[in-house]
Amino acid sequence: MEYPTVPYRPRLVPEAAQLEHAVAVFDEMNARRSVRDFSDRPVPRELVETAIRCASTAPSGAHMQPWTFVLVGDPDVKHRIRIAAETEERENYEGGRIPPHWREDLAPLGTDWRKPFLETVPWIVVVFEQRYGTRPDGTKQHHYYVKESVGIACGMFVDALHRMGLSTLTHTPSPMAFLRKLLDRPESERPFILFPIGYAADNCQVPDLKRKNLDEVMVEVTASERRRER
Ligand code: IYR
Repeated sequence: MEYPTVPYRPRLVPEAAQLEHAVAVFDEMNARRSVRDFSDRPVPRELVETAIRCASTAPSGAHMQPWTFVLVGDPDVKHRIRIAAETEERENYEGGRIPPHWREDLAPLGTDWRKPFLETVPWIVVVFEQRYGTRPDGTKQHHYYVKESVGIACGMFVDALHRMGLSTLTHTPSPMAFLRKLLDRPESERPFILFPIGYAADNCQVPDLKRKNLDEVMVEVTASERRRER
């Protein structure tokens, strides 16, 4: 059965203002930073729910929307997540579970196994990928391009939070399998990324890192250049 169609009305930006508008979009996105130092100031639940609605507008393989956003505000559950995440991360950082090159690459960021922010933040959202779905009649529904779909939804979530004045961190306490049991999710779901969410602390400092320039992340391929190389 095909979806009926409806007219699509894309946002109209006057041509004369297009570039200025585009740069304003860039400036806003470029101001986002991953934060590890959060305020305990409460965040209205509706804000996080709205950000989840934003994320859930993401495109997905065959429109299966293969994601579950698990919202945690309960201090007790946050505590349990912190203890379990720190246990895993301690093994990574101090038990030698991550290879030397990884430790060296993390050193400039100053991260370690301690994750106090998991209890400071008013909310944690753990995004789960649904490896497959279940139809109303109980049969299995295939999901497609799950990692791509959930990855895009997470990116949109990060941007939505940022635009709302909130901060987050794409945290992947590794291995994350403990989250499925702890958060009571079915066997069909796998934890993907954990997002602590809150306001950045008043005195929040972030590493003064630089982003790659356009010419470092973009290449243009033209037919004439391909010919030249042959
Ligand atoms: N998951 C660990 C280690 C870590 C990995 C990367 I890649 C980072 O950018 C930062 C940390 C942790 O959360 O500490």
